[in-house]
Amino acid sequence: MSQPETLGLQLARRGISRRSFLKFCTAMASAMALPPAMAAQMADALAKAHRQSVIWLSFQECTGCTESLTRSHNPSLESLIFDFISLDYHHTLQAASGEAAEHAREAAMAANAGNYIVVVDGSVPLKDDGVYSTIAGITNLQMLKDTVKDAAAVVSVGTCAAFGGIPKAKPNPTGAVAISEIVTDKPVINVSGCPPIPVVITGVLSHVLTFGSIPELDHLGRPLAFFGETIHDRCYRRPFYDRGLFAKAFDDEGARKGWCLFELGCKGPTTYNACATVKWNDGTSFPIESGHGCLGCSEPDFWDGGGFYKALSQGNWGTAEGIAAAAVAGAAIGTGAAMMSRKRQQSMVQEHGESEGGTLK
Ligand code: FSX
Repeated sequence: MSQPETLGLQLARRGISRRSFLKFCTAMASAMALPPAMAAQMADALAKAHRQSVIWLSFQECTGCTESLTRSHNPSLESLIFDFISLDYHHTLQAASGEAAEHAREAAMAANAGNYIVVVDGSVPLKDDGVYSTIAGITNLQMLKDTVKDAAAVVSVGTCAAFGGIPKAKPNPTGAVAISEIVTDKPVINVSGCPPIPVVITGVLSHVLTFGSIPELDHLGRPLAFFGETIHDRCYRRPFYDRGLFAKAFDDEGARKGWCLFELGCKGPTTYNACATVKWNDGTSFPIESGHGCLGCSEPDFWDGGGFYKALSQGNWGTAEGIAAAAVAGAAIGTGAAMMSRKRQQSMVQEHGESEGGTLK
């Protein structure tokens, strides 16, 4: 059987110049918080890579995560699907249906055993033998176990897959659990958010494809490049917070002047995500820039944590000093998380016999 064509050859055949390809790599390196010098290294690695087989499973979710992916601008969905990955199974986006679709999943698994990536959105219901969500007569639990068996890594996309999310909200009628509660023998990368930021989804896939390894993760399994800082850390309204200027109502003078939304319930200080830097819709804006506080959708206690319009100070945060103390604590947690993540990666490498610095098979 002939070797599949490299991405470099495919791009050249399609008339994509080295210059445009480098431009793309520079944008991706920037999104992944890599030094600019890494762009050329990325370009070389990607040019030599073969299209990565990706099997995407959707369980208990609202399809917001796929909606988010289809708004990916860097790389665009088309280039992601056709140039950088081989999306071999995805209920919503694939043309095949019924048995043909299931055969496509099985064929991709057989052809790429040990090398394919499984992306999962949605949680898995365990109650009553998993009857509350089935595909082709197969429970989500069984399909997940069968599909990850020979996968190189698993990416849990969205808060439902990463932490249980809305399906797990009290009283959790289906017994929903996060993917990491079921998949315990493979690297699981959590890309939380309800929905997750599209550039973060594609950035994680690009990292795996470029470096052949999983990115550095925080203590919750999220890539540090995107989840290393809070929304509050990078918020453009932060100078107002620092000066004690807070909007008291969504339509008051302070709100019109763009003051801090902390007292209106913004969860930016306790939420780790890249909304304030990467933004949404081709870098156009993010919720706080549209005048609404952060809901904390990428954190484990989203939805049950509630209190969307209650200031964090109604908990233990109290004063500006309290927030400052928490920010220091958060920085310490972040450092610890990085160390834990390194340890976790090392143990993953050992567990999976990946002797070359976390290189995936
Ligand atoms: Fe959950 Fe995603 Fe929120 Fe929806 O697939 S993370 S409910 S945006 O769709 O899983």
